[in-house]
Amino acid sequence: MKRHIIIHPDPRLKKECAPVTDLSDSLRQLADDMLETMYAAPGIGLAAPQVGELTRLIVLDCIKDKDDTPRPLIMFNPQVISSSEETNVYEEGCLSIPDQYAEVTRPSEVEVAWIDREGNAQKEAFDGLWATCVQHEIDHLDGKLFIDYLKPLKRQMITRKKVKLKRQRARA
Ligand code: K1U
Ligand code: ZN
Repeated sequence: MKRHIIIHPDPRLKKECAPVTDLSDSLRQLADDMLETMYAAPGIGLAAPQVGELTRLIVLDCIKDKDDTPRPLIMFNPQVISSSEETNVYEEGCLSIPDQYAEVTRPSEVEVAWIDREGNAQKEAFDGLWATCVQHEIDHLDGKLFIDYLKPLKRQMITRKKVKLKRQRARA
């Protein structure tokens, strides 16, 4: 089932999410719903708070080319365990902040540990877009948005635009 994506500003996008302690069928269903929602958007990642669930769960698939095999990843309790000194700048977007893009600097490589859909511990090193995306999604679990890396004035401009958008959508 496709879920509704929450638009910034919303207090649920600013909260720290709770770790998963018991991997239940309802959490597996939430992960599957999030993948469906992400592909439909379309997007390359999605975090549980973006669909209103304050739990440490992200999904991602950074394979953009339709001719390549998809690689959907479901990560419960994802954690960056090491980061490169080297950084990378990428023009990021966010499904919770539609039509707004800005350059963000992050470590270019990260090693991430997580629990997969079957409850197994996983660990993998990511680079390129995968590294950018997994860090963006883990930030969501700590109530942090990509606009929080921007100068206050630029952040305020984007937030004002999204307040207007939400008012328009509420009236429609
Ligand atoms: O977290 C999110 O809101 C998803 C976001 C992930 C992300 C994008 C760019 C850099 C870092 C993290 C998105 O998926 S925005 C949409 C997007 O980037 C995209 C959409 C269609 C095709 C390719 C990319
Ligand atoms: Zn986002």
